[in-house]
Amino acid sequence: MKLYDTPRAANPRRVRIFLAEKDVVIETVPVDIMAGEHLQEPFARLNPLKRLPVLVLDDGTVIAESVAICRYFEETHPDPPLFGRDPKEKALVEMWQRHVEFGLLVPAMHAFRHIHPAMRELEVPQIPEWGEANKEKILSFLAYLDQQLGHGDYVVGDSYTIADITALVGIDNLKLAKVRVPDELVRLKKWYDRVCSRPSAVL
Ligand SMILES: N[C@@H](CCC(=O)N[C@@H](CS)C(=O)NCC(=O)O)C(=O)O
Repeated sequence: MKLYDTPRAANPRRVRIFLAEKDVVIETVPVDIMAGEHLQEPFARLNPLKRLPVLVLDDGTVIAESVAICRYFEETHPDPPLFGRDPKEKALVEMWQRHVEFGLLVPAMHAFRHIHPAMRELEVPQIPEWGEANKEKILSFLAYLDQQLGHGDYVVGDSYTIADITALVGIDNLKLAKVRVPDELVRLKKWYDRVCSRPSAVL
């Protein structure tokens, strides 16, 4: 089994954190996206969408979506559970993971990719107005997430889950998009310190 990985990019980082939380170590193959390695053979044949991360199983199966990769490891290494522990919690984790993906991570990636000069060659066409438009959406979602964190230490109650991983990676991506978490979002800031204190956060 091999994980095609790249440093600094948001989605591969989600998988690295997830695997660290599960204490799973697997072989990784580094791919340099800034050098365009993912746009060429052999990687482009592996994933015609030309995106990372990609997990290739020993039987040759290709899993090219970060949450799908995490789900695979949730099934093969159930402890600790990171997708919820019972039917209700599993549904809430799924809900919040999607909320955070659509409300924070994806808009943060759009803001960065459509504004930052370093992304000019990878994001074609680069539309700075679209990048800027995402900033307002992000700020209103952060206020909603701050409210949710009034219910427990983590995004869903008192257990760390994949929803926290997606939120952590989304917040860290805001630095690249030059969006600051407003000081009044105190619960969000405390949660951020809490998740950053986990060893997996440095990955
Ligand atoms: N939905 C996919 C998105 C994957 C994705 O967008 N990966 C980015 C890195 S965060 C990538 O490979 N970008 C290459 C490019 O922009 O050309 C997932 O969650 O795995």
